[in-house]
Amino acid sequence: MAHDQSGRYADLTLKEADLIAGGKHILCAYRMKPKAGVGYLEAAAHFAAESSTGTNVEVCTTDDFTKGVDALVYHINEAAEDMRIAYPLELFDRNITDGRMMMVSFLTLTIGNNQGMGDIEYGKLVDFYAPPRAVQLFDGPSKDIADLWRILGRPVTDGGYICGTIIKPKLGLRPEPFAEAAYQFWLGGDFIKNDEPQGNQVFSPLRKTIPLVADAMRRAQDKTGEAKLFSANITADDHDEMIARGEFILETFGSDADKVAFLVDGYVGGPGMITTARRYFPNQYLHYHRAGHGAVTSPSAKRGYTAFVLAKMARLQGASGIHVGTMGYGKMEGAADDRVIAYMIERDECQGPVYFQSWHGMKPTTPIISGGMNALRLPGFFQNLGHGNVINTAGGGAYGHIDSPAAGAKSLRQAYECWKAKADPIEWAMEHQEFARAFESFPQDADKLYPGWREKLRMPGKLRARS
Ligand code: RUB
Repeated sequence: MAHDQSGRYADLTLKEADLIAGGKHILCAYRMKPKAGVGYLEAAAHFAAESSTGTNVEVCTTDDFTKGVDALVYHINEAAEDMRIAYPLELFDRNITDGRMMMVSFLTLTIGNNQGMGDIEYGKLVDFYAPPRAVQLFDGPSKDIADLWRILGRPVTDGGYICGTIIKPKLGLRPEPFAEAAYQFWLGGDFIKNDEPQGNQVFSPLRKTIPLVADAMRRAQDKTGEAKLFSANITADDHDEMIARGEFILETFGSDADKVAFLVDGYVGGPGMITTARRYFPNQYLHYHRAGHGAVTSPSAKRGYTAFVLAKMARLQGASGIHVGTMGYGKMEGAADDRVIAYMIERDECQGPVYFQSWHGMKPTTPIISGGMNALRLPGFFQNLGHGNVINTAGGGAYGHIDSPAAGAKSLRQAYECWKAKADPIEWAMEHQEFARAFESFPQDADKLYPGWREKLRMPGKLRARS
């Protein structure tokens, strides 16, 4: 066990408000519990030491300068498992090329070795505060939802709901059926994303699939007279491979390349992949998919960081949009109050679970709503969130609609319009065919959310003839 370092790595006289006003620290709040028998402050100080200038013992190479950049525990509340640490900005690694900060260094310090220490039961990062200087030193998004609204011909503020899907099945479609699935959805919807594992599988080579998707986009645009959007997965281990994919895709879409977003599996791939996409393709909307994040963000995971922290980091790094879950309305874990995740990334200032954050004009990151959503679940979702300025990708909700993917897309948009009109969903269904057919497509949801729908929707003369 480490010797007690609280004399050096803790200063409980420091005031959070002063640290924020000083602007020289990144503040981190953890839910931390020491191993049995270890004192709280002692454990916290060892945690701060290991996360900054120290180790488990004093080393003879430490000098006075070193001590000036120690991370300091400035607040503890053992009963609430609340531990807060101030990290001097000087601790964080800076690029030799342009002096900017890097997310990988933030993670290595604040959520690095401290995740496996012998005297810590667990420590989970639940919030962090980035001072103005740190906000200046991260890239932030280059494109945002306003750019997509502009392409779609909508107002660039409050442009509303972007109706999207994920090509399903997740894997196993060859190039032609893949492109056909895209075409069929675009006849009704705006936005399609690759599902997170779709790339260059041997049964659907990227060089064959992408030209067909670009052609499907052109045909859908011709047919509907509307612009369409495609989020193409360029995730790869190798920086050059990501660039090769991105360049091929842009070249192939040609005059429609502005309608291409790049999807990156940013949790499994890590910050380097996000920055590759952000910096190499600054003219494309950067779509951060977070598959795998539940391993550390789940409320059942005591270590790691929360989905809120992940989203906040994504905005700093430059994600144009990131998945924020479905706040308890879809298939993935989440709760109604997860809406703060969306508010933190889309507003210019916001109160988080612990810290109030100002973004100083950094572009917003769009909340992307995905995972088990369909038209029936959307009205409640919007009610909880309070607005509809999101991208929603509904895979099952589109391709599971009993009429067609285009009807699935229309049902989703009608659900948004229902919420906007503050209408009763069953009444709305009587006037909106695709939305009504969503009740029949997802009867379990319908029974749960709208008891009595069967009787009401079958009232003769109310529902227009089915297609
Ligand atoms: C959605 C899907 C997405 C998840 C990821 O499919 O597979 O990858 O939304 O989750 P479907 P999250 O719409 O058929 O459920 O968005 O929470 O990160």
